Amino acid sequence: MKPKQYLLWMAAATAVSLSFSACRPKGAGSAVSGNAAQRTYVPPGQYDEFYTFTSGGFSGQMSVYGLPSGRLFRVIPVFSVDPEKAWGFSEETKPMLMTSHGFVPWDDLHHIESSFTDGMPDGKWIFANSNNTPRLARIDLTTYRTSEIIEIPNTGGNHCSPFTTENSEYVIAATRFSVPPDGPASDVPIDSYKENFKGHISFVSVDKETGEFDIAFQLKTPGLNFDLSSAGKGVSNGWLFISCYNSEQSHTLLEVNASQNDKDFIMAINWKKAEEYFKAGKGTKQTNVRYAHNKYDEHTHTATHEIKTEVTVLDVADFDDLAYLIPCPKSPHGADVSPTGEYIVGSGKLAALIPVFSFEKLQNAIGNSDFESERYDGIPVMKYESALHGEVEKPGLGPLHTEFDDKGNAYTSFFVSSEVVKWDIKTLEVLDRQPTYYSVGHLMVAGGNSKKPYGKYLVAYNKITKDRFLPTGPELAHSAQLFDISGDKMELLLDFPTIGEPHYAQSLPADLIKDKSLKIYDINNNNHPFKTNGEAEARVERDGNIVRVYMTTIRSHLTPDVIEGIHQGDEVYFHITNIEQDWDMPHGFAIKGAGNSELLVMPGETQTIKWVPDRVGIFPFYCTDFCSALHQEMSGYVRVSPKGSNVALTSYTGNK
Ligand code: RUQ
Ligand code: CUA
Repeated sequence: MKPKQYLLWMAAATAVSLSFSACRPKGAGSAVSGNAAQRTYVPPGQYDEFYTFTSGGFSGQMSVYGLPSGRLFRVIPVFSVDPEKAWGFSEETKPMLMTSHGFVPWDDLHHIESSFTDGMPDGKWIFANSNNTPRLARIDLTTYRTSEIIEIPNTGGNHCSPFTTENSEYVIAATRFSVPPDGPASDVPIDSYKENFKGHISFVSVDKETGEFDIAFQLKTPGLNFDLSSAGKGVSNGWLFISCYNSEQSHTLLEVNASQNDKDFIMAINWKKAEEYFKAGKGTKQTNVRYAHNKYDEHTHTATHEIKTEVTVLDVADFDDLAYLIPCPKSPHGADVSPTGEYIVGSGKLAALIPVFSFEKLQNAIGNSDFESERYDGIPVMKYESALHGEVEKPGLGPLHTEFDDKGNAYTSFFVSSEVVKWDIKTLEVLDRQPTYYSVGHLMVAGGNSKKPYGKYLVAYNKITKDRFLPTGPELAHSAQLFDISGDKMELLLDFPTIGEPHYAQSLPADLIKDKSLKIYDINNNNHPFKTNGEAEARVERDGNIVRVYMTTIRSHLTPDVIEGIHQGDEVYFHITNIEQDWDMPHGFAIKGAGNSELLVMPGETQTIKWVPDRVGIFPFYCTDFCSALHQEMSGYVRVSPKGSNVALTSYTGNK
């Protein structure tokens, strides 16, 4: 088909898929296997087999589910504020959401990926990307909290992220929108795209012990749009495969202008080589960047924020052996690497087939300099056939993402034809197809991006829900659909709603992480500068118009619970230390008129909320977490007097 025909075909296919009376798969209600209920039922008091960490898309959060039950365990704020957990509201967590643009309380969290050791999830961390204001986050799997966020310079839209190498040497973040490199010279006409716009691929190193991020180096590339990526593994360890669209380098009406070329690219990058060059001192130091690096310290219970101003950049066009372009049909989306690392699956959103590339063939072609005669902006272009293992024919419409099981099968999601298709990685034969309800985006097989997939379950993350759940107004819950993939045919077991818009997810065996889950913060290791060492030290101190309340919580009282001598307009900081040392015993804190949120303070932890009373009067405060039989009694009062009043600053609990 010619480009124009493709577009028309796409439009028609989309229209069909959206008019549900026309395409709703027959027997949608009865497609569920007979004993699905038993296979997803986790009896009360028993545990799920897998944890599943699911991205929240435009909610900026990540949520944690159990599989096969689909039960929601936790929502973790990452790039969003969350009043339930005071994330972005407490004084301690505010620095986590700082960027070079200031405080940014929201983002679009697309992909998550676990940390790997030898190509297998090691249960230490989960990485997440923010698409809008480019950032990368690390979530700790002992605390289920975001421990670190780093901003990515020279980048516009961090969609192609966070893809992790076989031993978490690097988490990769590549720009979705190419833009001129940061700095004053970036003020250029937008129609000078071809000349001035560049892609950047960031290699963020991960400390083996602490997990700490550092942008080791960036690769500068032609002005392509990077979409998705997978690091090589096994035989292809040391390489990186990135899908690129807009090879037309168009800057307007991409819907049409970026769909002209019959093929875009998958960029193959030899990252071990790039690392070698970087370590040998190659590349240039760019000193006009500004990017935030925020870390949460589990001992001071406080985040720090710093701005960094330097990054090393290697231009791939300056080296002959760093980057190669593999032609890939029609706006590729997913670029997924098989468990052995031998096959690279490109999913062209507008393509009518799925090309599967062979790493061995790719290496041979590189060895023989078997390239097209013309380079693309200085980068060698492979011949399509030279890298091709084969094509999956007539797989479906609108392929997006591919995952793998433990038996040599691949599973691809089809947005337009709304189905998951199973095929054989070697023979490329289609083995099974099952409808999704509706328009699946990502799919995830347990361990499906690792060297040894766990298999057993596949979850489809659907973009449209329509008639699957009770209606809830104009917006419906996005849905996940659980399939059993242990047999020859995929079997639909369960629908469950998700938080936000789920993109990617990672399932980790419960046994890998459940015993590492933190129960309490050891109060003796609490080094918070405003910690209160026991009730005897609870107090209130004034310094000008700043008042610090050193408060403790324990079942079922707050100390102090009577505070007088606060003035209207004072800046009051409640530093709450929860002196419990018992699992699952947080206490909350809320005060009338507070313009931020509650606090939920874990056992042994200190957290702070700021409050500026706007009027004179008596302000009750209370514990927000039903912690004990006398939880309703867990409360107190603040008396606020006019500015300059001579009511003495006093506080007590029980005896004055
Ligand atoms: S993408 S629906 Cu933002 Cu991961 Cu493919
Ligand atoms: Cu403490 Cu309720």
